[in-house]
This record gives sequence, structure tokens and C-alpha cells, in this order.
Amino acid sequence: MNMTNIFLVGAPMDSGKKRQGCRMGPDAYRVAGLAEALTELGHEVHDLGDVAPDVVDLPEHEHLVSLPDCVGWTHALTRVAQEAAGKGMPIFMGGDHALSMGSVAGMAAHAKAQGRPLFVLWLDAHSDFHTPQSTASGNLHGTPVAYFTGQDGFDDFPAPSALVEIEHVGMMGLRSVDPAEHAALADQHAMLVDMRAIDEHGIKAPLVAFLEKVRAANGMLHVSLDVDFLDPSVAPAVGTTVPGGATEREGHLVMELLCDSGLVTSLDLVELNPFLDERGRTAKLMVDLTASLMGRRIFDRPTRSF
Ligand code: B3U
Ligand code: MN
Ligand code: MN
Repeated sequence: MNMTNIFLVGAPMDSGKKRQGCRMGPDAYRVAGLAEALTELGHEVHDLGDVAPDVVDLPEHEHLVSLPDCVGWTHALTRVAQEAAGKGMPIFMGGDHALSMGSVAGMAAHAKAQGRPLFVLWLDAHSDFHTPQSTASGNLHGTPVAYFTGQDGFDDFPAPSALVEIEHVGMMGLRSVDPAEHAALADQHAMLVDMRAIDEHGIKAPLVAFLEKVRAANGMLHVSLDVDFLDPSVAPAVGTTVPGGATEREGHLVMELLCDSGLVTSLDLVELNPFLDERGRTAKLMVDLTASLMGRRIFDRPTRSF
């Protein structure tokens, strides 16, 4: 793979839900050797350190968890994402999934300035398609896809300067979708790949179909990897464990195919809660998956001919 200028952005956001611990994520990735693994692959890696949320003048909400903080993070990360995207490939080290409101909004603004559409691959057990009105938990990490695709109800948040078309969103690994999200997704045209589809068709076929759409549209591609995309038996360090997830090998294959495509322009690593990890194994797996995305191979040559 060609040398890439990679910008690591620490986003120790812990405001998107009640359970705490994701704020330790960026340092866990540093300790697990993310920068070193990418440098070893020949990339130039710059760690921009940790971002802090903007201070916003907004009262706490009676139902939504840490609304002012989430709004402040969205402001800050939108700005930082846009800046970093102008220089190279940003990797957002979360932090919980509410950080993707900012990372994706920033990448969408950058793509718009390039005259290219942004596509988003959402690797997650959840669809994160709630609005502030529909969420029963009040946890805003369940809302980013609705935010950056321009659904109603995000009045307290910055209005994104560019939206992502819902047709440009592909979700893979789905196995926990709330009734309100089901209803909201029913009349939309996101690519929805649940675990049944992966069991029936394998993980490669739907991914290749999605990548073809990105290529045909000359799109940029943001990948958002939630730890709970993976099965909790291999990735236990996450607050919302959902059994029946992707295997370690499926995770690597997705990353290898994404690497081969050459289409990925930014990445989120989200929902790692190091407080719940077992001797750093989840952090290390996320580092290894990122290495696969950035060119690590078992063999360099194609293994198509056996
Ligand atoms: N849909 C549920 C659960 C959830 C969403 N994302 C995560 N959990 N990690 C909710 O609370 O919105
Ligand atoms: Mn998520
Ligand atoms: Mn999830």
C-alpha cells in the first residue's frame, strides 16, 4: 500500500452514554502501539494529541445525557476533522460513538469542498439512528447516523455544513435495532447488512457491492468501527455487549478488502472501554484491525491461486 500521512486524533469523549470509561480509549490505543504499528507499515504518523470539547452555553437536558458536552464535542471534532482531512487521513481514537457526529460532519464538509460525495461504512451491532426525540435511553451515542444524514430534531447541535446522503450509508453487523430505528430506516435507502445476511452470504459480498457504489461515484469513504461490531468473546471491552457479532477473521477480512479498495479516507475507532478490557486484548485487536486496513498482510502476494 502507498505511504499515507496519518493523523491520529484523540477524542476522549465519554458523554454519549451513562457508563463511563471510553475516555481512556485514546491512551489505550497509544499504549497498545497504534502509531508504531502504522509506522512499521511505512506510513507517516502524526499524533495530534487529545481534542477537548468546546464550551457551550446550554443547560443540561432532563432526558438526554450530557447534552451540552455532546454539542461541545461535535463543534470541536467537526473543526478538527476538517483540518486534519486537509493534510492526510484522520484516525479518530475514541471515545464513544457520539464522537462520529463531529468526525463525520467534518469529513462531509471536507468531501464537499473537494466536490466529492462522502460515503460512510458503519460497522456496528447497532444502527445508531435514533433522534434526540426517539431515544429511550437518552444516550446520544445512539444518534450519530441520524445527525449526519440530516434527520429532524437536532436543533441544539450545529447544523452540518454538508450532510451524508442516507443512500451513501452502509451498515454492517446489525443485530440490535430498536423499534423506532426500524420504523425510521424502513422508508430510507441505507444498505442494511444484519448478521443473518453475513451468515448467509459471507461478509465479502455485501462489502464489495458497497465499495463498487463508492468507486462509481468517485466517493470518499469514512469507516466507523464500533467495538461491538465484533463478538464480545473476542472484543469484551465495550459497555453494550451484543452476542453473535463478527469474528476476528471477519473483522480482518473487512479491513483487508477495504485496504485493497484504496477508497478509505478516514476512520473512527469507537466505544472501546479499557476499564472493561482483559489485559488489553480488545485494544490490541483494534490496533491489529487498523493495521490490516492500512496494509498489513500475511503474504504480500495475492493468494487467489491456491
Ligand atoms: N439503541 C440503544 C442501544 C445502543 C445504541 N448504541 C449503543 N447502544 N452502543 C440506545 O440506547 O439508543
Ligand atoms: Mn455505535
Ligand atoms: Mn454499537
